[in-house]
Amino acid sequence: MKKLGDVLLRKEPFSEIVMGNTALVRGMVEAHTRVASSYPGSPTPEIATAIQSIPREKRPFYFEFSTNEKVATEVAYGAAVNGHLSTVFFKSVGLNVAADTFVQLNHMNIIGGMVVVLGDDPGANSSQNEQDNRHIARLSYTPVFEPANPEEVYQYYMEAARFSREMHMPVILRLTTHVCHAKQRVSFGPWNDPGFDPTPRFDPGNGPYIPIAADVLPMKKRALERLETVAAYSVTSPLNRTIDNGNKKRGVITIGLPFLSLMDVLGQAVEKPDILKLGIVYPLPRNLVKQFLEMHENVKILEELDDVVEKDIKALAFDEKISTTLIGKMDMDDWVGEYTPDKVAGIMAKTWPDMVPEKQAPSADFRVPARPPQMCPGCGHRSAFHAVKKALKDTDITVADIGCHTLGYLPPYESGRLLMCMGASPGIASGLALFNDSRKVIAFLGDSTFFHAGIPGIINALFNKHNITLILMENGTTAMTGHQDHAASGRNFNEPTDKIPVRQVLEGLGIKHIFETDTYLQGKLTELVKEAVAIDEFAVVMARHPCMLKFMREQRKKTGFRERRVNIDPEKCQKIHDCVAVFACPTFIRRADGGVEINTDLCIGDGSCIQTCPVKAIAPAEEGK
Ligand SMILES: Cc1ncc(C[n+]2csc(CCOP(=O)(O)OP(=O)(O)O)c2C)c(N)n1
Repeated sequence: MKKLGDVLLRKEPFSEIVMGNTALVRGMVEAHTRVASSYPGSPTPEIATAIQSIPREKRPFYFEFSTNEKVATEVAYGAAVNGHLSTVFFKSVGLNVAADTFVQLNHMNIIGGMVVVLGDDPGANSSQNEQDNRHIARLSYTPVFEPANPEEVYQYYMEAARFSREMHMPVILRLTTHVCHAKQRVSFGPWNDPGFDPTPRFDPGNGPYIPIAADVLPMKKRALERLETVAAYSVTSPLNRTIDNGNKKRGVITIGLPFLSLMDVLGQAVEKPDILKLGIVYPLPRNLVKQFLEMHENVKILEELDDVVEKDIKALAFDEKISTTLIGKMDMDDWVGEYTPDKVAGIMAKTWPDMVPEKQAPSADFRVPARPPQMCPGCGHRSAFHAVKKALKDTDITVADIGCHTLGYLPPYESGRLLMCMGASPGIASGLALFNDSRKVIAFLGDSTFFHAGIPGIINALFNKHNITLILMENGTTAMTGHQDHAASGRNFNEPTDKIPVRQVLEGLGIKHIFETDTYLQGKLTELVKEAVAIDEFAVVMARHPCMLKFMREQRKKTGFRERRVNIDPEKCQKIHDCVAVFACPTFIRRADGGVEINTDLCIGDGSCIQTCPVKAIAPAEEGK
């Protein structure tokens, strides 16, 4: 089998079954993208995985994981005004971090072109909300292209890149979780690398690039004029297409994944509506939509999450005095969750019951067992929560942050009772510490998040003298999103680099109370947390150990590595069940007779559980047993 990296660099046209995220990378190669940047977040990290499959010396573009989405956007912008076609990609909520930079982009003359790939997450599969980033289009005067499947991801990226380069403006390519992760056979074009002129082309004469004073308003005017051009292009663009089923009574206007779900549902329909599938969702291709409305008596607008396109279409119908009956979300109350085929079947049956058979509930045979999130067997965060909990009172307030350690909120640990977004825990904890002499406040924070957005909250706590304890869980990697390296990992995406040591950063800030221990030394961690919490000043406890999952993967590659695991001595076990109920590593299975056994498929032999058994019934397994 050919390696993915070689496939992505084929010169001749080919077709291959690939994920949406992989199709995007071939688009980047073919479009001659020169710079790409990102901060990891689902559903987009596999874009970087595909990039990584191309050996660095063969990679026709530069890629980096930046410290956060705002910086990633700035890197891509800087490269683009130097003449290089660039791309930045990140998850839905990443846009909130990038927004301060992102909203100015359209005021600039981006001579190289810049595609902003947003991975939205309807259904909140792996996000703290299901925000609909199409709203940013209006705020920032930025066009939005939205593909529905991997083939379109590739095609739309190419078109977004071409358009952005010609128009010198940013274009949003909005993906959603199942468009990123779906697989499809995609036909790719040829790749002719014309060579690359690396001359830096930044010229202030191409500006203005300084949006202040008298320049701001002309820059805004230019952004609006560009939008007019996109609107005109959008009417003829092949990205918008009509499926004519000869139905003059009923039509559906739809976008992205809901389009695919609709096609599934219509397989069983008695009658098929005409369909207008929008590939450019902002600005609305007004003439195209106008014609479609005028040709049909009833039009259903089928869009996931918010009524972004619906509002535009209703305004258009009002302006143009079109009397077509419009059926949208207002009539359906369907604002939450992904538009899966099942859901769309329900919506269409409600819209036109005579057209689509009543929605069929999925048969019980097809239900998959629920798999609630949990920390991995041997996870250092479990060890840390187990230890930290022993140091705290029930009345203390614990604040979670984003990462694998968020899962500490789950029973039995129940550590981290509030969560907001990356880097928010020191700030929220500081607020909770105000007018509060009776309940100690403890914030948790991961190390990737420390660099991403945690540092400002820490500086604030120090500077404004907030009485909180921060527990910094340093595992050397961005674990939750797939072990991407960060500033303290000793590697960037491309090469080894000097570690930026978290401890020295904290010391450099002048934090007086810094405690540190190995995450797995539970007794010591408990004592240090007690000591830190007793200080009525900002204090930090660092719980450090490489992420065990990553560490064990590396160990297994070494020659002579021997698998280890633990055993339970049935003679010693008194069925106290701390291992199952308090430490709660999924490796332990409580039998019907009250005894406990080890799931040998799960146990990775880190041995952190050995400390948790009050009667010392857990011990390293002897070799071969
Ligand atoms: C603004 C934003 N960007 C990206 C993400 C995706 N994300 C979720 S958890 C996480 C990793 C956090 O890493 P770290 O702080 O080191 O904690 P760990 O998972 O290693 O415990 C990331 C990047 C997000 N939720 N929000």
